[in-house]
Amino acid sequence: MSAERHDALLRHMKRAVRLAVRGHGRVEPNPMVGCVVLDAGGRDVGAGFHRRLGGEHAEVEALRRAGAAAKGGTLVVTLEPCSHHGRTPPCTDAIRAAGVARVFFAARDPNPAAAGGAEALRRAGIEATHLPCPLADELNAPFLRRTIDERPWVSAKWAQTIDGAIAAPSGESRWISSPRMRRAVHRERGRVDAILTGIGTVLIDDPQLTVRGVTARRTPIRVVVDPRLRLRADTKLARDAATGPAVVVAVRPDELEQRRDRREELEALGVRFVELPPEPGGLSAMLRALARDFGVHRVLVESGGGLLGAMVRESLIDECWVVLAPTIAGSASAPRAVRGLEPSAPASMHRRRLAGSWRRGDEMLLLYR
Ligand code: AOF
Ligand code: ZN
Repeated sequence: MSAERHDALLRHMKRAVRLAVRGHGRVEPNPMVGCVVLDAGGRDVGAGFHRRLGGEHAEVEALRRAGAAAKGGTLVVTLEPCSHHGRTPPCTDAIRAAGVARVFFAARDPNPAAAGGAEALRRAGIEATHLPCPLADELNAPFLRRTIDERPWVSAKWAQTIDGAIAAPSGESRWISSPRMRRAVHRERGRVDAILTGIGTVLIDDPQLTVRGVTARRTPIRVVVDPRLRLRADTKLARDAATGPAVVVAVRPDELEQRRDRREELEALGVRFVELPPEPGGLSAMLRALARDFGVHRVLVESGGGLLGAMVRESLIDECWVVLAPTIAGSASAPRAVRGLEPSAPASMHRRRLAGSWRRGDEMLLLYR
């Protein structure tokens, strides 16, 4: 393939990725998928994306828009077209019926039920080519995590000053970031399946962990990591466990056994439990249990540094959304976002990759993966 053609295809692929992102929060646990159809002359004649779980796949929407112009043309899609009868018929059939000549896809489908689309297309005489695209890899990472590793994709978020403080030395953290930035980040709450925090934060802040002030695409459950079952019945979370989104408490199995009274008191309020086996591996097992038993595929961690440190140590934080506020705290006793790692030298610090950055006035929103 000529470099020129390759660049043109990548441009269409990036557009397909940008379209796919629009499904975030509505399509999960299915993948976000975007698609662009070109006619035989290489002109863009239709685009589409997966809009909601159970709805048309991206390819089908794009082909419907392209109509007869798809004949002899090219289909560019972020994920290998499916070959299975799932909630909808196979996309490979729709592609063949439309008379498409060639297909470029950015990632192989990791879902065994749907995979094999590329081979099915080739058997039907359609050229099917893998077109690697880093932006599509970013898009697909959460889907690969839940499909291959069978655990949720985990995002952490916090706001910090230029010099790395997430609160004043007193612990007062309201507010490091501006209302506008808080709203932007808050929107992410309405796109995940669970908000996760630690018992320390619950006992100090008494948070509700609900989505407020922004339109929510889904309603996350509330998960508290509470190894020794210290959650009290008079917290806001426990009090509205029966009426609000589910409250799930992750507790060590032995403590769950020993603290029967407290457990029954909380259970009567509607609180549910998930096992948190001892470290190492306990948090990872808890995440897999949340996926399996509570349909949690995406988690937002809003906790203190202790829990975040433990999760970083266990390689369970897939991405960090960091707001950088234009202030300087200037105190060694001001809390930090992550604690307990104690590296001996910069070389042994956990390293991340900058996957996105947005400026809003004097503030920055940084996405590290
Ligand atoms: C989607 N949207 O645009 C594409 C998907 O059984 P279904 O119909 O829900 O299909 C889900 C599988 O289809 C999904 O896991 C993925 O492997 C494949 N492709 N899925 O939801 C799309 N193209
Ligand atoms: Zn499909």
